[in-house]
Amino acid sequence: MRTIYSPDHARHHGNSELIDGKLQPCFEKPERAHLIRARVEAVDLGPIEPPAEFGLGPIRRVHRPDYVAFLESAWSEWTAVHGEYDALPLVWPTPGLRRVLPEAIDGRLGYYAIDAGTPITAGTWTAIRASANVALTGAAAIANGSEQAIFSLCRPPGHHAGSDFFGGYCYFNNAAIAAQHLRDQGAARVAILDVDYHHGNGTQEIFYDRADMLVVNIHADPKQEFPYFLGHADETGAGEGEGFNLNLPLRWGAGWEPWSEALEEGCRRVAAFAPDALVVSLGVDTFKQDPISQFRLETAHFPLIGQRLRQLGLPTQFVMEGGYAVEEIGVNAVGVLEGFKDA
Ligand code: SP5
Ligand code: ZN
Repeated sequence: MRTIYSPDHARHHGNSELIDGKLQPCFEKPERAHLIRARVEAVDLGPIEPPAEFGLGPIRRVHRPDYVAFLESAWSEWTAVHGEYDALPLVWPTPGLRRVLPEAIDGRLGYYAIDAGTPITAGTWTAIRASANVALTGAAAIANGSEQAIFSLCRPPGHHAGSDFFGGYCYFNNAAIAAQHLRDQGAARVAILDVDYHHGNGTQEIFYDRADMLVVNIHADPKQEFPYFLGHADETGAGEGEGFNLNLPLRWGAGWEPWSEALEEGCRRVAAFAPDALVVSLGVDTFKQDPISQFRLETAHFPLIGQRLRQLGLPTQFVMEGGYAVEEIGVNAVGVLEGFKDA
């Protein structure tokens, strides 16, 4: 299986995120992608190749132009006022306030952000462009039939980012950009299966009213876990998209038994949809030792995920999302791919 990777991800290295009431070192750090890449090499998964440049066109198929422009200029606007320290928001247009776009960068950050855990830094724009190109290069290879399966080693991750918002360490929604590109290159229907520990609220928002994109999420119950305000089981799609969103929330402490039952249900739904391609939002923060998560999957379980996905028999693009137990992230993420490849 080919891996698409860009070293430009390392240009994004935030100092701190607001978590547990404190500004703490970012969990989402360059080392994550370095370890996954090293594991791809160690097990000889296949060649590692750089992305092509796709420009902003395919990104704007998923994200609003004003949001893309905001991300491009946010760092220079921020440093002009505050100097060279990470940009983070501190106030949001919550109920009782008006959603009118401010001029001040601090206001604009709150307008477009969902949390204070997702810093914008000097290299963020370069890194998120590269991450989207990694996703698009993978999608293009699936679309033209040159690969049946491919690994887009995206960093930063994407699934919490929506049409005009960032958060949860995500800026551009790489999986959504890839899925839309597959559609634009001729796929009639695309399924997205999100196995990250957290609900992919951005992906759900982007495709919620569409019948050509099935979105399935297996994740920690938002009553207990980030992002808290989306991901409930009764969110099934809207308008034409009614019936094309499936949320399978699980309680804290879930291990392989309930998780694999949810995977089975998700896979059955994907098969019934009969898509032309599958995009897997691959988070491995379901691991029992993940430092910010509360599921209990073990290293031996990750290849079983790949095996089950292989049974779907679909052209499949894996897009890297979360996973923070840095020691094991490479083994677990590549374990899914090996399970898929060897099945
Ligand atoms: C892509 C991805 O996996 N994003 C995850 C974003 C999580 N943001 C912070 C969640 C905070 C939950 N509380 C953690 C408690 C650890 N002591
Ligand atoms: Zn996650």
